[in-house]
Amino acid sequence: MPRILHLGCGNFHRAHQAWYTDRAGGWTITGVAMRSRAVPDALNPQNGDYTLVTQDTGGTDYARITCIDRVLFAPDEAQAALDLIADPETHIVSLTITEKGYHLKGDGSLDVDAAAIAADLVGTAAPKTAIGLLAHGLSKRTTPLTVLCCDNLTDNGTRLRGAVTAFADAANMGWDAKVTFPNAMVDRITPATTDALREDVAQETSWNDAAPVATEAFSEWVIEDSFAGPRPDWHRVGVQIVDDVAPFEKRKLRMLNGAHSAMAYGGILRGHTYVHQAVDDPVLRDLAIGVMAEAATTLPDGMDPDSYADSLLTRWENTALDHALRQIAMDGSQKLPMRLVATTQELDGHAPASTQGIAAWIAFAKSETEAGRALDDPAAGTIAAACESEDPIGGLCAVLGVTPALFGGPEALTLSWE
Ligand code: CS2
Repeated sequence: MPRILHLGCGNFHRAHQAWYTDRAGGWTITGVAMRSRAVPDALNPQNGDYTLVTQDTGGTDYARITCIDRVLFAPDEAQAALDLIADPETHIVSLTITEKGYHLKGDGSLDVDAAAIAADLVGTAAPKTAIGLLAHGLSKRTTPLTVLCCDNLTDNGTRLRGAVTAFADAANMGWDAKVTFPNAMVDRITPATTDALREDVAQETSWNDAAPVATEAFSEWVIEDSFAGPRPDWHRVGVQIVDDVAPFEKRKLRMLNGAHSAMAYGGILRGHTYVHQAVDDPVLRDLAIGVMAEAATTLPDGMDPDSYADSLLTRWENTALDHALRQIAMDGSQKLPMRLVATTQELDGHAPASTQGIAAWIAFAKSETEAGRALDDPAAGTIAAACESEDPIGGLCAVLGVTPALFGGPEALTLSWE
């Protein structure tokens, strides 16, 4: 059977790409867990099977997904992963490794000085980063391959190609095969798994699934039509294959993810736990609506932002799905530049709601630091140091690659509702 090798086999992959592939039929996915044993330990004894639980206002649905055959643990099985990247039966290597997994600088290029990348550039045996694995695997590849980024990054395929090429150049490597890196927009709200979900699945399906995933009914996947070889019949199960993904990606990142981040920081500060509570708080609802309206003005014509915004509000109001604000709040240093700063820059600083979203991140960083909690963020050390410095706002803006002047000065980065 033709294979997809998927790097980063977490909940989002299992609610989204694996679900589409399972329904399209005829393909196998081999997963690669990049850092934690949790997923291989849970899934391998179950032959890769798991329950996808759709929790929506219309009801709950339990579906068994069976297209994953096994999950490798990269730190121990790098050679097996490299062999599968080079294997002609593997036609697609896809990725969901989160924003920080790419080690990109603010301008979107690979940070060759990042510790993990620098280590992979000197050691050849077992690359630890996805970029290193791809560059080494591609150097052995002789037949066409599609490398499909499924993370929420601006120009995600283009950036991934740039990063892998930069790594290969720095390591004096390269590849001869035809390799394409389509851009893609991915969307499905997928919370982390809780014990309550495992218990619910055991009760409803009579199967003690160690790794169920909860998600919403809505799902969207838009992929640029630049495959190097075969792909599953994804278009038959709702995936849109288009010439240009950019408008879809911009709408999703700036409207959904931008408002999500603003609600996450604002919501935690206002004592909420889940998205459905935040969107029910008039202050945060207005903030989300404002972020979406500003983002909408940066979109090309024909993207129907008003009905998109309405459908987002409905999705966020889904009380059947407990989507924790703290999950969205992770890795703000990586997310905010693409979600909120980009809109503000494109509007020459005239984006009061997006600015308030960034102010909420600043207030959140300060309050966490004051409470003695390190942020869950690769820049946590720099963020804590900035918070404890004499100019926290300037220091935190620097983490996002901007200065307070972009927003009209530090006053604009103070929350109006605090
Ligand atoms: C969220 C996203 O965690 C986050 O940062 O904004 O994971 C969001 O739920 C997805 O992009 C929805 O498709």
